[in-house]
Amino acid sequence: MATVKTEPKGSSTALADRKEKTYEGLTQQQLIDGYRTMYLSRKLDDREILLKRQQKIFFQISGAGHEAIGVAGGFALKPAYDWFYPYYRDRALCLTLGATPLEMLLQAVGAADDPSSGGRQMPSHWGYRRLNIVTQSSPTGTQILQAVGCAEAGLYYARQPQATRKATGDYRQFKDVSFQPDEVTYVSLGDGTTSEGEFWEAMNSASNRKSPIMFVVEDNEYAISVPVEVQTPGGNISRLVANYPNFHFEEVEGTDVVASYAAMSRAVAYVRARKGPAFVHAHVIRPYSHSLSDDERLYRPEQERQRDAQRDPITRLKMFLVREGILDENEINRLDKEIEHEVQEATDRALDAAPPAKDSATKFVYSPDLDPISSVFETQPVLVQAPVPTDGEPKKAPAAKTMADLINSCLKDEMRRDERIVIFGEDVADCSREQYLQQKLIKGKGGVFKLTSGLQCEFSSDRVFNSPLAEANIVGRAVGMATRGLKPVVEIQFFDYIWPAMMQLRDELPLIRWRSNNGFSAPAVIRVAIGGYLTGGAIYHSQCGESIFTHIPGLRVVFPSNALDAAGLLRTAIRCDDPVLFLEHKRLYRETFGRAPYPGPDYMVPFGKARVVQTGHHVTVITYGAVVPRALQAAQKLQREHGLSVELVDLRTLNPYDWQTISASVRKTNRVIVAYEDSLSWGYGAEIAARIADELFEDLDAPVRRVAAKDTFVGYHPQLENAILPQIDDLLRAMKELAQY
Ligand SMILES: Cc1ncc(C[n+]2csc(CCOP(=O)(O)OP(=O)(O)O)c2C)c(N)n1
Ligand SMILES: [Mg+2]
Repeated sequence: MATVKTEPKGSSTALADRKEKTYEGLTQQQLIDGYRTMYLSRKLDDREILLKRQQKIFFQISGAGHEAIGVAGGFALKPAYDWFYPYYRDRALCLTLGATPLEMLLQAVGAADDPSSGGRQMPSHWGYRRLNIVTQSSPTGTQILQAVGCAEAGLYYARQPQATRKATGDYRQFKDVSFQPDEVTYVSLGDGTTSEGEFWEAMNSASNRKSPIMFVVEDNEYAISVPVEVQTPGGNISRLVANYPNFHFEEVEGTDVVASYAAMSRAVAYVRARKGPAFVHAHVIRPYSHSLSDDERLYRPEQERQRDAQRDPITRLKMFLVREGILDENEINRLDKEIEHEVQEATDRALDAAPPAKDSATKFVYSPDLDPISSVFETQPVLVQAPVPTDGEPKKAPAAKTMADLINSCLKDEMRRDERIVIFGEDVADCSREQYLQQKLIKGKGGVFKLTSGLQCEFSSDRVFNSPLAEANIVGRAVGMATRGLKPVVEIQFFDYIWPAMMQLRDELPLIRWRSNNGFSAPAVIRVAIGGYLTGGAIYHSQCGESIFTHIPGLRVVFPSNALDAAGLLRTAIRCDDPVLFLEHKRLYRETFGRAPYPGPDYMVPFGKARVVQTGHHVTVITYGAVVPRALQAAQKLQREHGLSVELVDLRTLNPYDWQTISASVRKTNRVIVAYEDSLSWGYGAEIAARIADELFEDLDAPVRRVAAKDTFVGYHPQLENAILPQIDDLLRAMKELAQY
């Protein structure tokens, strides 16, 4: 908290009275400090606006009009103790919590030393690790579910404190965690943002799970040019959320620092006491238009703007201080001058700051500490042998397990090893109504494909539980938990329904580390059942689409084709320090192809290492997932019928992918097919084919060929499905043609 040199006014006995007098618990000194921060916040906005006009910074968005509720929040909460997911208008909150004017201006100029992002994010995208202010992004609303996850992580650590212990040999080595038994998570958003579905998904979970989180809606009645009544039926969000169970509600004039502090304090006390979440609806103003790119006079008449101006929080507090005899006009003027001087000094320093080096652009896309491609993640299977027979019977080989079996046992082994792992998703629990399990009335479900079967029974409902039917909820909460050092291994039931989580998957999960310049990270694992060849899977249970995700920097994408690889790669995914999208082909879950004995609790396969399924001379086929067994059958047929041999490469991981193995094979056979299950155009194989054409042109004796699905949808009738998805005959034909080209 910034301190003030100015003493409260007066020197008589009346002074003693006044000094003792508090305002909803705020002392006179706090009010002066609060005024100082509010004025500082406004002056920083003013300075940034000037700098933008001088083209010395590149963007500006202000916290003007939101200063009082921000300062009140800062007073009611504790930096580096509570957790904060603020939004861009929370400059005064961040200043109150301890961020400095220089730090803020370093972000405005985009300096290398900007502590929030190292020059990577726009101004007002707060993130201060030392204060527990978590990296913020630009999509409105993505912070809310993450904050719910953060609050849940705090509760989890309180119940399972052993999970905070440091461990070596995996991501935990680089992820210190801390928690406070009565910590509060703060999240704020604008009135317009309450229209986002993720807001409601967050409210649902916070309410249901009585999460220790405080929602603060800063209602300035506009979302850019759209007024609140267009966003919120009836125009008042408090009325809509009033029936949410377990919440404490406050609706307050957010331009009045004393009233705001009272509301915030009550809300914080409720959350700290672990009674449930709180919802503070603060009515504020937005005197500086939406941003410097907006002119609100285009859609707000002067009269309306004047009416707002009457409520300006700074004028309001200034008048209050004078009226209460806390400061007089001269003292306020002196204070203002001091602050203006401070802003000038910070500006001079920020303008001198060095920009980020050009060659730093790709730093921190992935963890700098733990590389999943490295040999750390390369171990051999340890086969558990049957006991040595005494009766002279031949020794039995360990039983071959399906991909589903080995994924399930990998999850179990890892959960035994690492208390930070939590598993949630739709239907993943054995049974949400635990008493049925306790009374042994039922067996339990454990996932629609039973991949998580038995996990809740072994590890408790604290670690394995059902989520609501809401995919953004699953991924958003996982991001928040992973930011706090937990390892969520969550499930998206069908790839076809991953899209509600797309904002979290494209703009959040893989960006947390890069956008915060390695200040934060969120190495969660998202398991997804994917793919077709199901006979009757039809359009909405057969989709692929992996290239949409391999196109995202920062996200590892894995797609195993057999049981052993699935076990080894899932373990690497869990132990590594990057976010991973783990794609599990439904058709392969229980296939006879690719079964393997249990490889032990430490079996790992590094990312970026393809497997040569079989060597050959005449043509290379590069593929992955369910096309691997199909290509193998085609290759065997080609050998049998035509004496031509295929070198079959199973990529196993799609980002990173094994260019070394690809290029070595193409150099050897000089002919290559890239085969994939997704529709042909703009599919994953297009990138591989392009790179081969680009870098291995001289080695090719034939054009690069792709075999993939038709550019349509997977139809329900088997005749349609077979015609659409690439089949053994399609692969065989392409292999033969290319080998004989
Ligand atoms: C998901 C998303 N959609 C659109 C935008 C563009 N945008 C930025 S701020 C904003 C309005 C936000 O209004 P509100 O939530 O009321 O906050 P305020 O700016 O009024 O404080 C919009 C539409 C965005 N950043 N993210
Ligand atoms: Mg608004």
